[in-house]
Parts: sequence; C-alpha cells; structure tokens
Amino acid sequence: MKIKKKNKIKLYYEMLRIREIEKTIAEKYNEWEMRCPVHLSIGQEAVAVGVCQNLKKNDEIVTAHRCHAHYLAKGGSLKSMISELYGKETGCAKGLGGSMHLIDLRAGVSAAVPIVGSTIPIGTGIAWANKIKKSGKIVAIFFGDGATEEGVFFESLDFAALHRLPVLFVCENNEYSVYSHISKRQSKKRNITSISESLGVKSLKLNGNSIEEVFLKSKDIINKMRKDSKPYLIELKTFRAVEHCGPNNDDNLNYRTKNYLNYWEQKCPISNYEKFLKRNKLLSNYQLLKIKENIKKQISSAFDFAKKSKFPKKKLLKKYIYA
Ligand SMILES: Cc1ncc(C[n+]2csc(CCOP(=O)(O)OP(=O)(O)O)c2C)c(N)n1
Ligand SMILES: [Mg+2]
Repeated sequence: MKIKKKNKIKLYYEMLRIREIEKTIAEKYNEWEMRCPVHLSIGQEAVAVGVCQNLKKNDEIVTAHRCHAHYLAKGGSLKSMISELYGKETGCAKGLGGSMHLIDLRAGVSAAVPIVGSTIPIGTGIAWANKIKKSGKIVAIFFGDGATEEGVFFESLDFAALHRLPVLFVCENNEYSVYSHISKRQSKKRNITSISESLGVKSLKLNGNSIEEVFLKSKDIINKMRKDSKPYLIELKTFRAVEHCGPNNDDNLNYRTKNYLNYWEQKCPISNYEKFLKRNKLLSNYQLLKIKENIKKQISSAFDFAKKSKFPKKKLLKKYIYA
C-alpha cells in the first residue's frame, strides 16, 4: 500500500506539531505556572500519529499518564489541553485534573488515567459497550511496557478475545518503567506479543519510530477490525527522549548508557522523516517554514488563552467527587 504525498506531509505535520507543543511545555514549565506533573512523549510521536491517523473522529482512545501525544493526535483541543495544564476552568477537565487526565469526548478522547494498567480494562469495557450498542466504533488503548506487568492486562485481553471486541491494544515499549529497564522487570523469555497470542489476541511487533510502518500496519489492522470485530495488539519499540516525569533531561543519572542514548538519538522519528521527505522532494524548505509558522501561531494562541483564563471556583472542588 502506498501513502499519498499529501498524507505523508500530514503525518510529518502531526508529529512535528506534537513535538513543538511539548517543547514549549518544557520551556515554560520552569515558570512554575503549570503545577501538575508532566510526562512528555518526546521521541514517541510516531506511535500516536501513525495509529490515530487511521481512526475516525467517533472512534475512541483511552490513554494513561503519558497522554499528550495521543490526545493531540486524535484531535483533542489544544487550547483546552494547555488550559488544563495551567489548572484553568477552560481546561478539558475544568482545570481539576492536569496533564494526566486529558479528555475530549467530541474528539473521541474518552479518558486518560494515570494508574498504570487501569486504562486497559476501562478501554476494554468501552469496547464491550460499543459492541452491545452496535456503534461500529473502534477503541484504541495506549499503554506502556510497564502496564503489561499488571494483572488487568491479561484479564482484559482474555475478555476481549472471548467476546470478540473491536479493541486495538497499543503497547508503547520504550523499555523503561521510570528508571527500571525491562530486563530488570521481566524474564528474558517473556514476550508481550506471545502472551497476547496465547490469550487469543493476534499481535504484531512494529518499529515505533517509523511513522510509515506504524501508519501502514495499523491501517491494515484497523481495516480488518472494522470487518471482523476482533481485538488486536501491536507492540511498538520506541524511545523516551526526556526524563520519565518532568521537562528536563536526566541522562546525568546514568540509568541509560551513552551507547543506548546515542543509538536512539539517531532514530528520531521526526528528523528522520523530515530528511526522507526532503530527499524525495516531497517537502520544500518553504513548505517547512510555513508549517512551522502555522504551528507556532497555534501554540502561542493556546498559551495566551490558558494564561488569560480563570482558575476554577472553589465550589467545583467537591462537585465531581463520587466516592
Ligand atoms: C498502579 C501504579 N503503580 C505505579 C505507578 C507509578 N508509575 C507512574 S508511571 C510508571 C511507569 C510506567 O511505565 P510504562 O507503563 O512502561 O509507561 P511509560 O512511563 O514508560 O510511558 C509508574 C511505575 C502508578 N502510577 N500506578
Ligand atoms: Mg515504558
């Protein structure tokens, strides 16, 4: 399957937009006006964009603590996201949630929940409801390699296979859970896609830093899901470029070797795709300039909007507490 030129530019644009937004969050974080923790997706943009470009507006996604890229790739409102990070009443969760609780029901961003693993059964439940209601929607659940160590991962896959739920499990394997490498947490013989297959969910390992591979393979799978209403799992190897939580680089802590960092820095999904597009004369310097200007404008108007917005009223504090 070939990707049209216009779609290639779109893939590049979406990744770059997410990267620039997160870079601006990182820059402004030290002004101490955003007071919620932030888990940036810098380095992992191809996963979010490659998958979400194949979803329809009313398809749903469920994500976790590292959710900015997923929310933006699915079409979540930028202004509402930045306002949420500033804790303002115009935020997508009314300023009560912060970075790890992004939601935009109009865009199909159904939930972001930072309890590791918790979104796997939540997304599975949404897919079950969709199936009962015959809504025809697909649900994609984004989670990390660490989340596959939670019991609910196994239970949800089992349930999804048994009930033939149209749910795509998207495991972003950046090899780390905070500072712990996967080899310190999982047996060498453990294999996420084999586990998935053994539970009856077809699965595929993908290069999470190749936007075209993620886009094309997930297109294939999502098209199949629309016809056969079955769950699938994709595991995408990728790299978290900054610290686990926060705007900075923590490479001075040496939990990832220099070789490891050098290896992955060469594999940046955005700069490699930009080179590819330029080499193949699909993107001119002028076009790139225009794209960057456009993104810059969106970002500055979102930050202005957030900064000018008001904090929520105190009476809202207890309004959404149910237990
Ligand atoms: C149940 C639970 N345990 C521990 C934590 C603390 N915690 C937050 S993120 C995280 C790492 C999760 O790793 P992974 O699922 O691979 O996602 P990544 O951060 O790499 O994107 C941990 C342990 C939590 N939020 N929830
Ligand atoms: Mg991880």
